[in-house]
Amino acid sequence: MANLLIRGGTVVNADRAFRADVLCQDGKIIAVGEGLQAPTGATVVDAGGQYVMPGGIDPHTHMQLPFMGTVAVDDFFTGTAAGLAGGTTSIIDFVIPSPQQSLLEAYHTWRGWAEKSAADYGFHVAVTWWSEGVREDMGTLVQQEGINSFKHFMAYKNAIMCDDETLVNSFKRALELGAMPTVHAENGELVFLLQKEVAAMGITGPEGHPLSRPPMVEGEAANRAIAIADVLGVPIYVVHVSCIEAAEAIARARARGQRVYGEVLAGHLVLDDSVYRHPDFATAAAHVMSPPFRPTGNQEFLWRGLQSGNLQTTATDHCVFCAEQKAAGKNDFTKIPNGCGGIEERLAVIWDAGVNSGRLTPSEFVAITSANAAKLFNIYPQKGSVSVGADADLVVWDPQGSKTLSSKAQHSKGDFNIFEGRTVRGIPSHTVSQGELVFVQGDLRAVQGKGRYIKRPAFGPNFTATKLRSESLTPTPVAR
Ligand code: URQ
Ligand code: ZN
Ligand code: ZN
Repeated sequence: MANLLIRGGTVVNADRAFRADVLCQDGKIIAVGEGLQAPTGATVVDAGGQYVMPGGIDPHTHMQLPFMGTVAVDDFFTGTAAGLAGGTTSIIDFVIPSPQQSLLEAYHTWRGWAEKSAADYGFHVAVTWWSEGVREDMGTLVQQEGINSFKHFMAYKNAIMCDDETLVNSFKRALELGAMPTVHAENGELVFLLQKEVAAMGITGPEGHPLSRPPMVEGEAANRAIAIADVLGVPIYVVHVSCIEAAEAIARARARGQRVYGEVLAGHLVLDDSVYRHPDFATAAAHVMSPPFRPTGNQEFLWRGLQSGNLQTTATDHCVFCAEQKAAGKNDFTKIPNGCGGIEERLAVIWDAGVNSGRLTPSEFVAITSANAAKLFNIYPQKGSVSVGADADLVVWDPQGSKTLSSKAQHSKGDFNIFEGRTVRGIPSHTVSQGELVFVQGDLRAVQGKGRYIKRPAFGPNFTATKLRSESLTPTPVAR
C-alpha cells in the first residue's frame, strides 16, 4: 500500500501532545517525529494548525440489529462509513443471541454480516441465557475467536434480559476466562411494571418512555451488577451510564478500589428529557432509546465523571430506526424500537462541548474517545495510539473547522439526527484507516469490505477486581 506522510501537525495521544509528523506504510505507523521526509510517491497531507489523533473507537454500536420486531437501518457498511466521516476508525459491536440460541452460532451470523464493514470491528458477545453449553461457548469464543468481553442486558424482560442466576454464572465464567463482563444496567422487572402503570394512566406517547425507566431503575441495576462483580472478584464495565445514580454507584465502588469502568454516550452528555415532550410524535419517538435522555443536571454529572476519571469511555450505541419503524409505537410507546444514531457526530460533539468549554484537554479527549476503550478491551497500543507499530488509524482534526450537524448532512441511512442544528467548532479534515485516506475534507471514500475483524486477547492472570469484603471470609473450615 502507498506511503502516507501527515506533516506539520500536533500529535495528540492520551498521555501528551507534541509537534510531529507521522509516516504510514502498509497500514502501520512507521515513524513519528519532526522533519520526516516523504518517500518517493508518498501522499502528503498538510496538517499545519491541526491535531493528529488516534482514530476514534466506538465501543458500543448495533449495526443492522434485529430488535423489537424490526432491523436497525444502518448496516455494517453504512454505519462504519458514517463513523469514518466523523473520525471513528474502529467499532466494537454486539453479537446478541436469542435466548436458547448457541452463542457460537450467533457469533458466526454476526461475523457474516460484518464482512461488509468499511472500518475495523470487534464484538462483545451477549449472554442472554445460561446452560453448560453457554459456558463452553464462552470458552471457545475467548480461546479461539478473540472475544474478551461478554454483555448482559439487565433490561428487556421477556426478550434478552438476564436474571441474577445468569449474571452470577456468566460473571464467574468471564473471570475464569480473563474476559470483561459488561452490563446494560436497568432493572427490567421495574421497567415492565412501570410501563403498565404509565399505560394505565392513559399515557401512550413517547413521554411515557422516561416515566417507565426513572434514574433509580438504572441506579439499582448498576449497584446490583457492581456488587455481584465485587463478591466474585471480577472487573465490570457499565455501558451507557446516563444518570447520577449509576455514575455515583461507579464512583463509590472505584473509591473503594474496585475495578469498575463506565461508558457515556455522546447523546447523554448534551441532550435532556425535554425531547420526549416534543409535540411532534416522530421527533419525540426518534429520541426513544434506553436508558432515556435524562433531566438536566445529569449531563453535568456525567461530564464530571469523565473529567475525574470515574467514567472512562464514550460511545454512541448507534442503533438507528427510521420514522416508519418508530411509528410501530404510535399508540403504545413500549412498541417504539429503542435506539438512536450518533457514530458520525460523537467526536465533534464531545470536542465542541468538552474541549472548547475547557472541561477536557485534547489528551483527555483522546483518552475518552479512543485510548481508554483500546486499553479496557485489550487492543492498545495497536489501536488508540499514534505510535510506531500501531495501526495507521488516524484522524486529522481541524480545531477551527465548523459544521452544523443535520440529518441532511449525515452519512447514516437514518432519517433523523439527535444533534440536529447543533453547530460545532472542531471537525475532522482527514480520516485515515489502515494507512489509507478514507475521508478528505467532506469527501468520503469508504470501501465496503475493507474493514477487518479485530481479535482481542483475554486479560492476564492479574485480571481481577480488588477483593474487598469477600477476603474477610475465613476460607478454612472451623474444627468442631
Ligand atoms: O439497549 C441497547 O443498548 C440496544 C438494544 C440499543 N437500544 C437502546 O435503546 N439503547
Ligand atoms: Zn443497552
Ligand atoms: Zn446498546
